[in-house]
Formats: sequence, structure tokens, C-alpha cells
Amino acid sequence: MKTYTQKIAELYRLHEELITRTNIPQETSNGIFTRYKYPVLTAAHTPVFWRYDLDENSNPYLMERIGMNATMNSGAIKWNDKYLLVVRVEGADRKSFFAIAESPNGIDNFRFWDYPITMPEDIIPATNVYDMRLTAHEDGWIYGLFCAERHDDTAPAGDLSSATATAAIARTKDLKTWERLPDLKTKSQQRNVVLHPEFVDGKYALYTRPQDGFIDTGSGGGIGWALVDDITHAEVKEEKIIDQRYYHTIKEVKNGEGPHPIKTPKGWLHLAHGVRACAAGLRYVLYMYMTALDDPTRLIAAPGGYFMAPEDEERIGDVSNVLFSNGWIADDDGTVFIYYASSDTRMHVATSTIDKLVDYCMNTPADGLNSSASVETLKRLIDKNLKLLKQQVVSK
Ligand code: BGC
Ligand code: BMA
Repeated sequence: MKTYTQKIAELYRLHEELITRTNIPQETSNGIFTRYKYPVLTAAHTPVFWRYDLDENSNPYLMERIGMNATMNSGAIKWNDKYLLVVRVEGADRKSFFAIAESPNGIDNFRFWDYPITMPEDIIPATNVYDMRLTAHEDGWIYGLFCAERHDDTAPAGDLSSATATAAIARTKDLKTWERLPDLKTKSQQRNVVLHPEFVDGKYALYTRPQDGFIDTGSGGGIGWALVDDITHAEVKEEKIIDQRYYHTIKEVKNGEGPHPIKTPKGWLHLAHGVRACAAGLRYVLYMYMTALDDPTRLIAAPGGYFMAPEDEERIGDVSNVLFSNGWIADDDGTVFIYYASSDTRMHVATSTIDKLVDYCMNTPADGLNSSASVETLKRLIDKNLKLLKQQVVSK
């Protein structure tokens, strides 16, 4: 018979084994990015002392007292040479909260800080908070923008599902203590609001995602852009759509900015998610685009189709068929760590480089918006390649 102390030691041993497991790059790659074999975070990565009461008197059976359900949609930042994720942790009670997990190398050994983030509330407290985008802004603060969700009290009595989505704004200097600013004032509901890292015309700039209802983006049009005078009383007065949705594309139903774009010599590199509807429900994939350095609202590259879509175990989870990303880190050597969640359940990493991602954006054919155009694009590549292959045979 194991003693209580031995049982706890066993829990710790298994947990330690899981979180220190070496991650392995996957051999097969499309040349654009490399996936890694293991998720970087799962619910089982949360500390043992979050889930178990370790006191034999109050927990004689050594049961989990607080269940953790998922670790997903995480913001990311490099901080004091460490790779940090602000994870959307979801408890068994369906409530999400933010907690930081830190890794020395960006691909494995992610370890949660002891305490989750205590996020101050706005005037009207939210029921649920999620999907934080981190921006180290040139004003010196680190901002976290996230979705604050509340029950829609205008819904008919008994309707407990109608909700409102608002962009919440908080800022910090040390990622430990957070100051909450008033939620973004806008005409429509908003999810997926992201702060651009630089001032534009002396103003704060936001990527927005206007929507008609809580789920329905309807007339929203796509990813928007708005300038804000005062981030401590942020209000969207004018919104311009910079990345539109189109019929029969991977972003037909919805799209939303991922993390804030990365500045490259050739333009701002964007990662976003696109949603289409099918019999199985909504399918979420990741896509990329680029905008001009002198005008971040001007689209300069729009590679067609998805950049990443769910594969293998990524396809399955609480909300299946979903890839979602709101965090990436560009290292000084040009490596890009793309953090993405699969099926609202677990976190993964894929790596690439700035040069490769720019090349991908600039040289992947755009979506021609119909089958004939796709065939013409394909034929052009076949022509070129067959000519090349023939020349090589002749010259041999
Ligand atoms: C969930 C989000 C989801 C949203 C729209 C929220 O209640 O927490 O994960 O994106 O609903 O479906
Ligand atoms: C939402 C997003 C994510 C989530 C996705 C799929 O609209 O904001 O929180 O990953 O749906 O459930």
C-alpha cells in the first residue's frame, strides 16, 4: 500500500515527466513551417497543486477537487529571454481564465507560474474572459486585449444562451499586476480585437472584427481597422475593413486577426483565422496576409487558401475542426514560433522563419474565387515545371 505522501510523489513524477518531455519536429513538412509532435500544453500540464487538495485530512482519497478542461488560445511574448504564453485555461466549470506558462526554448518544457492572473473587472463584470492578444506597445506598456463575455439581459426570459462579446483592455509592466482599462466602446459587438504595436498618425491602432450579433458577423465584412485617440477611454468612431471575407473561401463566414502582425522589411506579416460552415459545424483554419509598411491598412499580399488546417488529433476536441491562433513570437534570428490551439482543447507550436513566411505570402497564388481560376493557376505552374523538367532531361 502506498502512503499518502508516496501517492502525491507519484502524481508529481508523472506531471514532471509530461512537462519536461522533449518535443520533436515532424519530419514531413510542406517547406513553409514545421509542426512539432507533442502539444506544448494540455489540461494535464496545469500544476498538480491547482487540481488536488494535497491535505490528507481534507482530501483522504486524494481526488481532483478543481478540474481543468483545456488549455487553448494563448497570447505569446518573449520576456526576459523566456517564451511566455498567456494561456486561456478553461476549468471543468466552463469558465476561462488567464495563466502564464513559461518555456526556456519555445517548443517544450512549458511550466505554469504558480498563480493564474488576477484580472481586475470593468464596471460591469464579465462572466467569461478569453483569447488574449499581447502587444508590447511603443508607449512602454504591455497590453492584453481579450474578449469579455456577458449574458445578454435583453434576451427573452429563459434564454440563457444569448450573450454579448466586448473587447476588454488591460495593461501591465511585469505580466503579474494588471491594470484594467474600460472596455472598448464600439457600435457593434467585438471579438478578436488586437492592438497594433506602433502609433499610427500619433494614435493607437486596433484590428477589429465588427459583428452583427454574438456569433453572426453578418454585415461586418471582415477584419477592420480603427484609430483610437486615448487607450484609457478607447472608442471606435470609424472602422475600415482591411481584409474582406468572400463567398466560397476559407473565410466565408467569419475571419479575425490572430496575434498582432510582425514587422518585416517587406511589410506587416499577419496571421488570422478564417471560418466556413459545413454540415459538421464551423471549420476554423489559419491564413496569412500582408499589409504595407507605409500604410498598414493596404493589403499587399493575400495568399489563397489556408496556411494551416487541423490534422490528425488536432481535428478532435471540445469544439472539433478548429485551429485558432492568437500568439506568435519572432526571435532575433528570424525564427517564428507559431502557437496555435487545436479544437479548443490543447496548445501546439509550429516553427518557420520571417523570410519563409514572407516568401509564402508573396509567392503563393491568390484565391481566384472560382474553380476555373484555380485550374488556370494550376496549369501555369504545370506548364512551367514541365518545361523545366524537359530541359533538364535534354541537358543530361
Ligand atoms: C466561447 C468561445 C467562442 C464563442 C463563440 C464563447 O462562449 O467561450 O470559445 O468563440 O462563444 O462561439
Ligand atoms: C470563437 C473564438 C475562439 C474559439 C472558436 C471556436 O469564436 O473566439 O474562442 O476557439 O470560436 O470555438
